[in-house]
Amino acid sequence: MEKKLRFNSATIHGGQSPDPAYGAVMPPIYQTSTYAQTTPGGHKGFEYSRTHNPTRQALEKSLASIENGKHGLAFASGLAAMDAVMKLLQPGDEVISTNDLYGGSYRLFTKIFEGFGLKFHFVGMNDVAKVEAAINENTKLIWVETPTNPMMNVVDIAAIAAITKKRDLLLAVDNTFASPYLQQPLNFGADIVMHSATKYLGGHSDVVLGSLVVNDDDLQERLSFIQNASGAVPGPMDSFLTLRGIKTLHVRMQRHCENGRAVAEYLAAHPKIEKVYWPGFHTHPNHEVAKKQMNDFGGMLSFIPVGADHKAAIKIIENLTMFTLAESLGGVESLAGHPASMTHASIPKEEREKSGVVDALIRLSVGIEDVNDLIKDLEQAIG
Ligand code: P1T
Repeated sequence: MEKKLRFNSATIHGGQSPDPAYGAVMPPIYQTSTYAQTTPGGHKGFEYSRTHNPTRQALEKSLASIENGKHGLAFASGLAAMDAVMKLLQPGDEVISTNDLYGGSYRLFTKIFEGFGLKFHFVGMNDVAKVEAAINENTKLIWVETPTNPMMNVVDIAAIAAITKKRDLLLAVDNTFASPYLQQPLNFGADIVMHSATKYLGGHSDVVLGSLVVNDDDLQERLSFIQNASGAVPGPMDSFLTLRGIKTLHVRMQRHCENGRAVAEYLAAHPKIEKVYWPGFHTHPNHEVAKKQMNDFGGMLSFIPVGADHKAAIKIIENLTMFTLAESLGGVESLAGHPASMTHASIPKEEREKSGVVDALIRLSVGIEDVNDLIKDLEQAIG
């Protein structure tokens, strides 16, 4: 029944039913750590809020529905969700990851989990043969981010899934930049889809939260065990805010995509801009893959001024008024970022520049304001 909901209905109704206590249409914020028992073990399915909470459970059902999956799990942040996935592995296991990914993900892999005996290989995944070549007998997981942060490379999820299925490896996809409105990785054969729900799912820059969605019951059990045992769960208020955000995901995304396209085309035609990275361009190296697996091209893009001039880039960033200079993305308001010094500062310069994250790169999260105002802002900032 749930699986039959179309996406624009799943965002609102997926996994939801009126609250059993008073029929509240939105799940109440069950701000409680514990639940009364009539006799030891005599409870209504909830014992302690690290393990289960009704507001979080409503969110987890919604998350599963919008990703067309069976089980959703919510975490205190996107990185906490990734941390749980890595805890499925054992010392000696190896992971192949996209080489161009969120700096915090790179930091978690290299600065935390390498210390616990995991080995990471960072590979440009445009070429699927390179992924296959990096596999050895210790490989357990392939970690894909698509589109990548901040270079907007698009990885062919179905092609990677064909490899992981053949070799019995896990495939996890960070779907933060696309959101399930644009692509549902489980449909292409991924085993785990992860979100920084802080971004498009929450959508209003007012909550930090992460999620995982899976189909496999055994994987769900193992991840739920880690979720409870490690304890990086979101509180009921943050679960509520994320659930509320999801209800408008489809209408927000539609506008993000329209505005993203207009801003990308404006910048691409600007004589002072050298390069715009946005998967909707026919000239984008992965445009055909993007067309195949995404419903549209999203509201994220990056660009560099002519001559890859670092000073010119900083000037543009400082001149912007409607685009706020800030970390994060995916909210209703437009944000600008400087990956080299902000989101990707934890990646060594040499590594970062190999994937194109040069000092002159500016990243935009195009919001849902009037696009004419956004373009006017860019016009005055570029000068
Ligand atoms: O911030 P958190 O909710 O823990 O999510 C981490 C994360 C994971 N994956 C991707 C693709 C991300 O973009 C992020 C967070 N990114 C930013 C804060 C940013 O400005 O890019």
